[in-house]
Amino acid sequence: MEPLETKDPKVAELIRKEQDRIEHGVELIPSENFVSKAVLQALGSVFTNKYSEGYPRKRYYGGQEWVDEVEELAIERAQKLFGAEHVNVQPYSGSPANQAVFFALLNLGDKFMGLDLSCGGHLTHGSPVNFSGKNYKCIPYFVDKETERIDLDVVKKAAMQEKPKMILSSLTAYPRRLDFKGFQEICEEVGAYHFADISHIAGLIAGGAHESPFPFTDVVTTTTHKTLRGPRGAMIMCKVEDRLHDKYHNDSQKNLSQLVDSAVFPGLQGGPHDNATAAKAVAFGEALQPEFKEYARQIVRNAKALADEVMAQGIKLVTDGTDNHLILMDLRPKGLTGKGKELQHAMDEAGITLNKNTVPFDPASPFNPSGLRCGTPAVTTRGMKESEMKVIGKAIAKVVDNYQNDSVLVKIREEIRELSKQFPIYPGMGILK
Ligand code: DSN
Repeated sequence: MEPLETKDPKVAELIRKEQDRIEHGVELIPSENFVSKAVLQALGSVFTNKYSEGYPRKRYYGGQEWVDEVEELAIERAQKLFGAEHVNVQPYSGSPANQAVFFALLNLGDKFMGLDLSCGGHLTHGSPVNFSGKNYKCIPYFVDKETERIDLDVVKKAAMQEKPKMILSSLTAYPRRLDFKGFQEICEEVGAYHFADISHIAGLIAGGAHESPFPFTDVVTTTTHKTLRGPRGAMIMCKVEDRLHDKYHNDSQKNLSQLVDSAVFPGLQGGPHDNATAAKAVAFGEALQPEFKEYARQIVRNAKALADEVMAQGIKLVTDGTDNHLILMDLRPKGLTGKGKELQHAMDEAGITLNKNTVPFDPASPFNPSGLRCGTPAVTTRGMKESEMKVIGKAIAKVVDNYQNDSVLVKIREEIRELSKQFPIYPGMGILK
């Protein structure tokens, strides 16, 4: 029962270094966030020891009295937070959750539509290198070349022609709102399931800063660790009834919620990670508090402020702005096509963490793309507001213009360190002395 510090000083040291990194830099990767101390405690609890294949009150192993309660609590809170009819909190993460939905609704080789990776979709939305593109027939849709936005008329035309069994409304690097109602109208017209992956924007939806996919969708997945500010993990929410049962599942009596549950377990997963379930329950409880609404709104205000400053400094943004928590910088007009990787590295040197990203119709490869993606969930968690976004926006532009100048990068790093020190994330906490 020795503490980590003495039991394994090497790992303790690495944790300390990681904590130092996040405390003294700015975290702008839009899919990352900082969880509360309460979430960390639940994650590090004795629930990590338990196996509980099955669902509450229907398990395969003994000793489930407290696991059942914690899983039911997580489900109840998620239902309340999103107004979902049915919730499964067991998926290990976003990709397994999406895999379960494909498994529940489609047969191998079935046709579906998803936003192309280069236009802001996710690997699991049909990329040819992913299970979704390898095992199923993906008809990708793209953003408009001029507006760089999703054009639902184009999506509708393709859907009418292709008659997919499922249409995904989703994003991972798209800075504008998703029109769930518009997608649903298309799905109803062509008799397709509507599957929304809200991983990036779940916290905004929970906080009322983005339209909800309910009641417009059949199935919704989300990770729990992005804007929702919970532990690494995911969940699936769905309607109970399968409105397309007669069209697609004649041979089965199962409704939608049963299809989803049996796809997760025993279809794809074994025992759920009960410590993660406990931490999800804590995070959902936090998101149900009135102050979470203000947090969600501030994320968007911060993203807009960051967008405005970066554009004022002469950097082009995809769609010229943002409606949500992320911005996507297009480096091509600066003559930096394919320089995303070098720029990401220079930002690291300057204490600014973000990620290289393709921009729509990028002539460069995803490994050396022409864009940089950043978002505001994590900086908002630590209390930063619009004025800090201006400072960060200026720093980003300075790095872009001086990415090969080490002395400038060192100077920016010092400025970022001073700014960050004013917004401690885990003050006096953890194994840090
Ligand atoms: N890797 C996540 C992101 O950064 O958007 C999505 O899974």
